Amino acid sequence: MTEKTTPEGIREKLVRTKERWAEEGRLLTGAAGDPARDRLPPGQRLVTDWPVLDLGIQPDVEEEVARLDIDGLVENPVSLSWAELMALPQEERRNDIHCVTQWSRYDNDWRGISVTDLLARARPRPEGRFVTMESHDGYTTNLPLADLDRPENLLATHWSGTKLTRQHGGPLRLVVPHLYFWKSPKWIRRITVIAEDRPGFWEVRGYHDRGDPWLEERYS
Ligand SMILES: Nc1nc2c(c(=O)[nH]1)N[C@H]1C(S)=C(S)[C@@H](COP(=O)(O)O)O[C@H]1N2
Ligand SMILES: [Mo]
Repeated sequence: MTEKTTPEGIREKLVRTKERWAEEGRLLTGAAGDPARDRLPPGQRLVTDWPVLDLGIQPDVEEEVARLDIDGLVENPVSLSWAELMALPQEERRNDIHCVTQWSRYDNDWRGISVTDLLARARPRPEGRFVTMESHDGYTTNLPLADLDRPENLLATHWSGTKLTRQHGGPLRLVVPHLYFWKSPKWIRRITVIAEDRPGFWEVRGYHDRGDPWLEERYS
């Protein structure tokens, strides 16, 4: 098989294409958006289906082995099994999602666990100002702690009333709706609170460090 037809070859090619877009500043409109006035951020178009985007590996994470750890610079490290996660209050959120590849999808209904509640339980230390997050497919992404610790964020287990499918990150994915969707890790495994920012998979490949869709923070 040639480089282009093996799964690794296809994945490498996709990653390189997106790196090149980042270098060239592709997809930038240069217009600022105003969330008070508009619903669709600049340069986005509305879709009604739900595209699947990942690195081509969709790990099969059984609920029996799923866990979530919150560790690093916290007073009280948290390590919860699936059963322990399910015993926590289940909350609902509705929000719009915006992908850096220009699609947006309105009114996504999620159910899951409040991120602010879990962070309150872990109690980050004052020097912990960022997080790095790890997923079962090896994906990583980073956030300022303040962007993670927001009431609209959710560790989602359900979408539109049914269990989140494996292709969309089930059994557990983070949803951070105020930033581009690459900041919402699927198949999340660990959240580590750190003192210095640590860029993740796409951030080291030219994507913006924060990713605010209203400011079109697509690339660094
Ligand atoms: N674990 C993991 N999470 C991930 C990704 C990934 O490759 N692996 N891709 C990100 C990107 S770039 C996007 S746009 C969204 C896509 O989520 P979806 O497939 O549910 O639409 O997941 C994000 N979270
Ligand atoms: Mo993306």
